[in-house]
Amino acid sequence: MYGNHDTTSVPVEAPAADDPTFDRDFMALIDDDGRVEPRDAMPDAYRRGLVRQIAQHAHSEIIGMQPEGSWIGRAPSLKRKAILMAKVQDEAGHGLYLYAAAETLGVDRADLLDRLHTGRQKYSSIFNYPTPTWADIGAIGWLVDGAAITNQVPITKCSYGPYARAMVRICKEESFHQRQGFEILHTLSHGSPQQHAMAQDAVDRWWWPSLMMFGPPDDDSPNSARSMRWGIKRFSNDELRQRFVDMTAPQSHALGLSLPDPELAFDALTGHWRYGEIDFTELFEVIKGNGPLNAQRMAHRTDAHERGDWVREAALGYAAKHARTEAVA
Ligand code: FAQ
Repeated sequence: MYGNHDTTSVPVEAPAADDPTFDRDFMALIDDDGRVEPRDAMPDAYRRGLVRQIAQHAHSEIIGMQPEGSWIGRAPSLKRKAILMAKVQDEAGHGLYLYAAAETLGVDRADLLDRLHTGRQKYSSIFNYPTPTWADIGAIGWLVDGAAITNQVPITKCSYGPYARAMVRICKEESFHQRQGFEILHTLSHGSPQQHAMAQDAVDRWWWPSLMMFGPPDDDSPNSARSMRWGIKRFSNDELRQRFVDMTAPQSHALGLSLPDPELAFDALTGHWRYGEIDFTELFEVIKGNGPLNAQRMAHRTDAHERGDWVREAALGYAAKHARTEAVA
């Protein structure tokens, strides 16, 4: 039955996808804000749309470990190192939840990784930018995690149950991540003039790419209409981008840092912050593979995957051994 949270049970009331009442019943569930569960019948395009988005999201989490991972050995204190290690581990965990959520749709994790490694699936543009200074770690936490939370909180209400539930935990962790980034920048901003300049430089470099994380403008977003109709996306790319600007602009004042947009201004009439034009040609170039570090990120990922072969082999051997032991007992 639709909305069945027991993923081990067999659906008895869900119409088959070729039943003429199927589309009507499925859309009625969506309109009723119900949840679709793994064993429910669902339109093929809905399933494919979810696999596309969840897989890209999972890939983003694991590629997103690289820019910060490179600073674990260089963090300025033991405390900062421990916090950063925990954060990067969290990103691996987010990837794990998301690959597991994608697998409930009948795809194989190894196949998804293969699609990433061969360029058939994407990951977020934001992780193709370099992290030359410690302040970049603060800017990633404040801006990138801030953008991620803004985008992901609505996904906790997404129509597909496993994706929605994975996002609840992920968002709690992302909110810790954002605060640690804010705190790093606050410390630097109120430190020496050189530290303040380093914080400002990082914010200057990460601001526009963070706005691009929300995707192309609504009138150039081919997936939005259908994803919103199906309750996968709850808000459009531009709506979420505006929310992010509204949240972040006042925070920059609290940090004592400016945002690199001369047109940024609060509009009392609308209650929103106006912002300048985004250069979306940069986003499309980065998505095409022409960002500053696309090649390096993918080379590192495929290399790590190959070097991790023995770990996967050992884990599968261990699982098979336990399955045999359990069968005998
Ligand atoms: N980068 O029609 P739309 C994080 C692609 S996680 C690359 O608007 P849609 C945590 C899009 O896939 C960050 N590609 O697409 C963290 C589509 O291509 P396709 C990831 C992009 O799906 C923090 C085409 O352009 N978050 O940061 C981008 O309706 C710190 C047309 O676009 C998620 O994945 C982009 N920025 O909206 C980790 C959240 N934007 O598939 C470590 C879930 C668009 O047709 C450290 N995803 N494209 O070939 C979403 O909310 C949506 O998928 C959007 C894109 C909003 C990203």
